Amino acid sequence: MERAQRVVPLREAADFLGVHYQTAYGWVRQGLLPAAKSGRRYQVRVADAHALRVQRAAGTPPRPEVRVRNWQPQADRFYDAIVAGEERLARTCLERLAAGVPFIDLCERVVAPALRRVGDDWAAGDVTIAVEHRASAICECLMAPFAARQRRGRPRGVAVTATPPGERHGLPALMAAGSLREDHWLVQHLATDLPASEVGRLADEVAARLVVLSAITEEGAEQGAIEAAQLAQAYPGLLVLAGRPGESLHDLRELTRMLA
Ligand code: B12
Repeated sequence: MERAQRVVPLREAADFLGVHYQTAYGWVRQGLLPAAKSGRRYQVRVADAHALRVQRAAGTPPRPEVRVRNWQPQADRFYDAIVAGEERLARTCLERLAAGVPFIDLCERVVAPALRRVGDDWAAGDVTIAVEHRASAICECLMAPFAARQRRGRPRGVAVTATPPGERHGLPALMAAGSLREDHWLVQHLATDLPASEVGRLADEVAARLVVLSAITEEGAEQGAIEAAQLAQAYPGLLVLAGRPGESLHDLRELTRMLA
């Protein structure tokens, strides 16, 4: 096997990088050091460890992680802001955190919990449809610039993100796009409600290795599973992942690192 393609255990990569194992593990969790799980251990490509060492030597060390001890107050503050329609306050909450928190955590720990709470309020009749729409519109607007950020480094390949026909919940697909970019994928984001044929044609045109179909309703998930099967049959070699209610962006990241 070519040297650059060789993989080594994370512990060995940490030694090579001159840092403690826990530091290297933190970088993996933040998406700064690409790694794939093999059994219970992480494996790192020599080329990726080398690229990170060069980057650190050039004086651009990984962004320091902001340690958030308790996420609940962050999610609560963000929830209060979006329910009140306070877009500027919501923006401040996110921007403060986004300076040192991985995008995937911003989604999983702050924005998604706040949105789920808005959904519960709506189902209980405690907030109006208009308030719920305003809250999700604020999230969509604020998340877009963060989701558009491309992590530098050797790309894993091209990925296409969308939702299946009938699934109008667009934020999970936007979050999927952002977290894949953070994990070195080049993403073409198609937003919501597309037939498999259209997704497949575009994926083929842009030589995508991965298609992600996000869904949070049962109907959307069923449709996504049907589309995924159709696409996988029409385009052998293309990895198609369809999300289901209750799954997370960490599940998505694990799946792509394992299968793609
Ligand atoms: C905002 C919202 C809307 C907005 C969406 C706007 C937009 N731009 O997205 C609008 C107004 C369009 C809407 C419409 C409807 N909605 Co709505 N909506 C919501 C709300 C409040 C938030 C949605 C959201 O973004 N959640 C946050 C996401 C990001 O979190 P998540 O679900 O954990 O998603 C994770 C995964 O998807 C994962 N992920 C993403 N991609 C992938 C891919 C893979 C492969 C993997 C593994 C993981 C993964 O990452 C995400 C982040 O953790 C939810 C409440 C809720 N509980 O979510 C209701 C909710 C989803 N809606 C609901 C309903 C009923 C509807 C309507 C039917 C209402 C109606 N009568 O018209 C329509 C259906 C429209 C349609 N056909 O799709 C119900 C669904 C019930 C059900 N079990 O099916 C909910 C749960 C509200 C409730 N409590 O009842 N909605």
